[in-house]
Amino acid sequence: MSETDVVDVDVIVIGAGFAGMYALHRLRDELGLRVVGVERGTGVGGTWYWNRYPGARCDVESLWYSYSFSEELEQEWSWSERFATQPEILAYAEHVADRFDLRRDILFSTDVRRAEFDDASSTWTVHTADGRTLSARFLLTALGNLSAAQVPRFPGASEFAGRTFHTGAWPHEGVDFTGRRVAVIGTGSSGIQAIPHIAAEAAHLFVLQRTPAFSVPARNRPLAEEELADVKRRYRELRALIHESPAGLPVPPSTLKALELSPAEARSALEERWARGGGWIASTFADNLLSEEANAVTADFVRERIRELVHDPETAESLIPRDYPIGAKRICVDTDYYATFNRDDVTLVDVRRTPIERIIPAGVVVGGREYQVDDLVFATGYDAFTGPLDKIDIIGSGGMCLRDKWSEGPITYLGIATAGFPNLLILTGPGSPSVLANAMPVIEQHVEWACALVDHARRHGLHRVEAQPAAEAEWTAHVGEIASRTILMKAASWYLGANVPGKPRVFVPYAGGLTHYRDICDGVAADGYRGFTLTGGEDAAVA
Ligand code: N01
Repeated sequence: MSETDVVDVDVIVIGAGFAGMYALHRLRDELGLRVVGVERGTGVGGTWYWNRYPGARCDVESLWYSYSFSEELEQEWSWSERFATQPEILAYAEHVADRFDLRRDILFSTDVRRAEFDDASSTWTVHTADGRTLSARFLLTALGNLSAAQVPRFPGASEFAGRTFHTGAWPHEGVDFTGRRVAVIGTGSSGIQAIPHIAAEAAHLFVLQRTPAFSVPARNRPLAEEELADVKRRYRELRALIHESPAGLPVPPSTLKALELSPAEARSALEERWARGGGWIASTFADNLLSEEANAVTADFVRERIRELVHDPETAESLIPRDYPIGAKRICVDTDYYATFNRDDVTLVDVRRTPIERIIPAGVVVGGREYQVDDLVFATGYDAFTGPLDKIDIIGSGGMCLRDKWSEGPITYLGIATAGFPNLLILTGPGSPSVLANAMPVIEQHVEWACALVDHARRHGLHRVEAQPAAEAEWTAHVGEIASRTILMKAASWYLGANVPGKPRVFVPYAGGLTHYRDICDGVAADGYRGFTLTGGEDAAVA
């Protein structure tokens, strides 16, 4: 296709991560629609394409972090470890792309700059950075919620003489830190995974920590052949459990309540989860996210473990989170994170007490002291949820810009549609469970629901599908209300936009659980897409 061709299809899907790939397959191969995918990377995989930093792994167990829509795919793919590495997950994404022949309909290395809805034709026109124009009745965004890097603006940053990296845009060829003095800024999931690996190579590592994280050991291990075979035999049964789980995992939610147990009983439950490894510890008790007092039982247990793992008491105290409940920020899952601070060549620098003042050619200045480094690693996270959408000029009906509409925070109906932007479906968007449950079942639910809506429009000859203002106002209020019943509001987290200076503080994802959410979405569809205005065709109706 030349750069000036206009591509006219039924659906444009932006993004070729797990959501975009599945949407393309479902729309093209199951519904028989003409679809084009657009992806800024040179390959598929989304977050797993970009996040190539050392130690990058999934914090959801591999066996559950996979598509369920194809039994053949389930049977032919074998995970090698309990928590898969980034290269293995990327290989899985590439295998899916090959198996379903997805690449032929994806424009790679193509950045979308602008998407504009035309009221007269009820179509979207998408303009890419390389001058292509694509048009379609429906536009699906599958941008990921954590794909717009957040790099703080430190004075002097442009003068730094060494190399700089962001964990979410890691060089494909890898980075050799051997013999170098390195500073890592940020101790969220990305920093915590990268730090032990960088420390093992670098001459000296400085960890610049603003807020200590709660991190739990992954206890990663190879998956035994028998275990894999057993799961493959029982996949349907396990997927049914996942389907019934608010978190999208094949384990029923805990019924234990921290405050109803004796201290010994609570400790024993926590010890069992700590030994099991992974993020399970935050869900040991059913009331962990509902009561600060209950939450303190788990938080104190993890604080004690940090004290045991870190030899130097002063460093241990600096690594202990104190000012927010466990689980209010996404819990981190690590391998040897705390033990890394027992190394002589690793220094923890508390940049909460004395913030980073400036970056100089030779390093970083904190509290008047110069830390000389060759490399700076930004593990500083993302402008979550809205950041990836904000990078595109999305212009809806009557010339309204999505960025402007959402200037006080995102407003959506079911996290998938927003009034004034007809025929735009935002996969795992703001107001959907997205990051609060296992991403794969979240993605499958959203893709299947969105594709069913596109199919409904096609079958009924509808040319315009649009969320109603009253429906989105009610949904957005509901998302906020559910979050306000939990302790999730009690941390300055990226869930709330608190990590981006000037961003409105609104709790964005839906905290009501995936099962409940799925029921609501299914009910809306069963009621003829209640809350949407459907226009055109013989069956056209205002639902
Ligand atoms: O980003 P983060 P992340 N000065 O926002 C610090 C998913 N993920 O990339 O907390 C100094 O969590 C910031 O400090 P503070 C997962 O959902 C999953 O690590 O804002 N420090 C924080 O310590 C995760 O939650 C996996 O005070 C500054 C850090 O940078 C999400 O992605 C792996 C600063 C950013 O932490 C994001 O994780 C990786 C400043 N000006 C990511 N600005 C797995 O599956 C920011 N910071 C395992």
